[in-house]
Order: sequence, then structure tokens, then C-alpha cells
Amino acid sequence: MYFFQKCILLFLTFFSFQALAIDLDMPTPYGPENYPTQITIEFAKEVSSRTAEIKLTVHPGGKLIKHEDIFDSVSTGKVNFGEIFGGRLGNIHPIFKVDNIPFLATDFDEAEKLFSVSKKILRSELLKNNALLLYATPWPAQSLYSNKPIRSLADIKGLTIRTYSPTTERLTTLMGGVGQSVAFGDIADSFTTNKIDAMITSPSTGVSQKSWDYVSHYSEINAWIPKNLTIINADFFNNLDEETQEIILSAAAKAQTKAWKIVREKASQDTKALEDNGINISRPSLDLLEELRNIGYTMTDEWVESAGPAGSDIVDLFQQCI
Ligand code: PCA
Repeated sequence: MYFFQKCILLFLTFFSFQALAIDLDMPTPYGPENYPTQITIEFAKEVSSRTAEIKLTVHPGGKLIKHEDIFDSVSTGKVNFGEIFGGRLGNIHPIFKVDNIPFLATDFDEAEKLFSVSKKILRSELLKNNALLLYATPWPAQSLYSNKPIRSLADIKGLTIRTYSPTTERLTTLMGGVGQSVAFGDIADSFTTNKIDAMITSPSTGVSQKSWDYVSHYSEINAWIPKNLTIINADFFNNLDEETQEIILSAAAKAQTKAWKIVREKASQDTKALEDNGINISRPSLDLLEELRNIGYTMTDEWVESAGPAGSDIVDLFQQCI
């Protein structure tokens, strides 16, 4: 355990009777205008107000710790709380990619089922990295933004498409596009400097990034529903007194319930906001859907192969309950 963390635990153990509050930092990857960050800010407020010992300060937008470093920072105890986009951990274990597979779970009910059948292994892989899952916040379904109508994959061929995870890189290749990794905060610049021609993300990200300033078309392919994972360092958690642990877990359960409820409202509100701001919204043509679904089958097979028996169990269980 890290020296810094040990000091915190000593404080919590020996000085808790004096109700000494310890300031703890909680880095998140997305800015305060994004609803997952707002859920986390509420979680932090609740934990801070209900425990005498912990005062959590949320640092949104990768400002304190860059997105790519947040997971390691929590697992090594550099910070004790943090939030990440789950699919980014796909290089640690395939389970983290399960909610990024196109056309496996495409509405919120399916996404909840996929989460429930994959939760156990997700938790155990996090624990191998000394992290406990507090709650998972879904994004609205991921759809296609471009500057021309996309009627079939032929219209995508050769376009440079933003990627944000290992799965979006693979998808772009299978669609015949050219992948370009672009951080969340660089989306607008990358479009206006023609570094990218298209992206696949949620209506909420399209709104928070004012996509109408640089994009004209949005095809509602509703391809997958990824999640942010909010985690706590396991050693830190295990050394807290029981009452504090319970407060953290109940605030986390509340955050998760709220996230899954309001994401449904956000999805329709934000799609409407795209339209109100002049983006041409369309449903994908049957040709495009069929082509994309076939890519989804390929990617599901590839994922099952990489994840082994646990992967095929998850897909089987999921398909039984939808
Ligand atoms: N917005 C984030 C992740 C998924 C989403 O809807 C992004 O585009 O990076």
C-alpha cells in the first residue's frame, strides 16, 4: 500500500473520534456539462455530507489526472476514487469491451440485462487491479455523425472516423473507414481542421460538444450503450469503518439508479436538441442497418473468442433473457 494511503488510513483510524475530514480527490474524464459527471458530483456531495471523515472533491474533464491515467491512479492508490470510460480498459481484459460491441445491446433494457449478466466478472477483473466498482453510468446509445447522408457502407468508405476505444478502432476498420483517435475535448477542433469526417457517439456528447457547429447529419444507428465505471481503491475501502463503507455503498447505489433512470430522458431530450439546432436526423436505411448488423455479428464472435468461455456464457445468458 502506498505511503500516502497509509497516512490517510491512520488518520481515519486514530482521529475519527474528532470527526477530522480528509480531503480526497476524485478525477473524472468528462467535463461538468456531461451528465455522468453531474451524477458523480452528486455522489461526492452525498458521501461528503454523510460521513464525518471524507470530503470528496470531484475534478472533472481530466484536469487533475488525464483519462488514460485515472484507472492506474485509483488502483495504485494515488487517488482513492475515480471515474473512467469502461471500454477503455479493453486492453486489460476483454470483459471491459462487452458494452462496446455494436448491435449486441442497443436499448436501455437490453443494456441493463447485459450489465447484470456481466457484472460478476467485471467486478472480479476490477478487483484483480485493486479496484471496487461503485456504480456504472450508461451513456445514451451511440449513433453516427457525418457531413453527408450515409445510406450504406459505401458512403462511409474512406472517411476518417473518430475512435475513442479499442472497439471503435476495430469497428471503423470493418466499416471501411480510417480510424483517428480523438480525445473528447478535441472533437470540435478535429472536425473543423478536417482531421476527422465522422464520429460515432451519443446525442448527449453531440450536444455538450455543440456538434451542430461542424456536423450536418446524424443517423440514429443506436449501435451500443457504453458505460462509465466509478471505482474506489479496494485497500482504502476495506480499511474504512463499516458505517462509512455503508454510506459510500448506499450513495453509489443511489447514483446508479438515478443514472439508469435519467439516461432515458437525456437520450430523447438531447436528440431533440440536435434537431432543434439544425442537424438533419434520420433513421438508418435497411441496407445500412443490415451491413452494420453483420459487422456486429463479426465483432460479437471476435469478442467471444477473445474472452473465452466466460464470454460465451455472458452472450448466451444475455440472449436467453432478452
Ligand atoms: N461520449 C463519450 C463516450 C461515449 C459517449 O457517448 C465520448 O464520445 O468520448
